[in-house]
Amino acid sequence: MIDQTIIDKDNEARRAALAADYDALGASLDRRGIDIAAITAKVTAYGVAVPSWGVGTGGTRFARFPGAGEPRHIFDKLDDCGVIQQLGRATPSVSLHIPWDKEDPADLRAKAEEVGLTFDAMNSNTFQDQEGQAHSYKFGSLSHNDAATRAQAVEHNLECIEIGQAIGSRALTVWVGDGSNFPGQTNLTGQFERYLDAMRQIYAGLPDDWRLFSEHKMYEPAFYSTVVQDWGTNYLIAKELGEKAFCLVDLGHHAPNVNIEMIVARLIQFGKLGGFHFNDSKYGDDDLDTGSIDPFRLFLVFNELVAAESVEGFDPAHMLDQSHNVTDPIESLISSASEVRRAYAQALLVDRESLAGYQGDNDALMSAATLKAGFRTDVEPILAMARLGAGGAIDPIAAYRASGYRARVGEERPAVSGAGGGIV
Ligand SMILES: [Mn+2]
Repeated sequence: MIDQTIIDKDNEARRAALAADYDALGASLDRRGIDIAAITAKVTAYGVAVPSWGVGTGGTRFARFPGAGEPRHIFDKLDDCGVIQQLGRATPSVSLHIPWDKEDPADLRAKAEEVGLTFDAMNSNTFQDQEGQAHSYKFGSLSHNDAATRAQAVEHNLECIEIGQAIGSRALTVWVGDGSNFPGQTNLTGQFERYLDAMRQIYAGLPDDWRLFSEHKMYEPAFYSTVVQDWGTNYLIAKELGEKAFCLVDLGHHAPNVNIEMIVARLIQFGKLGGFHFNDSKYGDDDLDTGSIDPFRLFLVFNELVAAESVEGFDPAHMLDQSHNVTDPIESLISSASEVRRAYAQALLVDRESLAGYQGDNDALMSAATLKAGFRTDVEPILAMARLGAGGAIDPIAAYRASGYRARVGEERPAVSGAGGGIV
């Protein structure tokens, strides 16, 4: 972890300017009938989970260039996640990936407690073969032709639930790479039926207070057809399985220009929105940093989420799911979590009463302008004040760089070229 005196020193140099900016924004929001303290309190309470695999350096299909001081195992990863939370105060939990992070649950719990974190959704992995595995997933897992292979994949998911129960998780996220690369390679209907049957077995092993998230993805690694390819199929799965099953929306898992906020609205309307994997993209499933390409789209997603806050039982899970190929993953995750909070804060500023009035009058221009007034507001002072109030850094990237953390762990952790980058 980072020495608190370094954070305090950096904060002292910025405190007066932040207070002035915060007061000015507060006065401006007050004229719009908005209480800045109430917004800051909501932002402070809003957390997004960090994926354990996100703190390692990612790669592409072509190569992976390791970064300095990469985590060697889950305990190093939890150290890095602890630093992210210490500085940014927006990421109180970590989402584990099994088997990459498989260790004694008691040790996992102890380490998480040491660095001030809890565990979010568990993630299973049947998209690659593990050492010593009896049956290969080369041609699928939960939807495989072979019953023994499907059973092995089901058993792995049940083990993820078991580990999750031991560390305080309450959700399982299932993403499979199953599909086909050639027309005619598989029977599309039979493959989906086998998937559903396997998922029913996993669902049957779900504790009462758990949720099961299925994650759709349009293509890759299968390039002709994918078993769980879009939100429609995902909705069918959640509906077939039962009330503890929900759809998980990864922002990068859609075709370019797809109206994701409308998908979000539909899933909310029918009670099946489970949660998000936040990231950003330009061309495909790029797994770029959240908010780095299209922050307006992120805002539009949050506009739907804020509009649904009063819906009973509405409690979506939020997680970052990114691949950091050219940045320090700690810096990317801190700033990405901040971008999620930015979109949330901006959506909170939307005057929903006025918006409904303009919509009722068919006033398209003023409807759009009312919505955009939230997006146009620079909420950085709110984000910084939320961090400061929770014991974090006003400027977390500056404080991180001042700390020398990466150089320090670089001395302790030898460079590695393997390890899962994780592009799911
Ligand atoms: Mn994902």
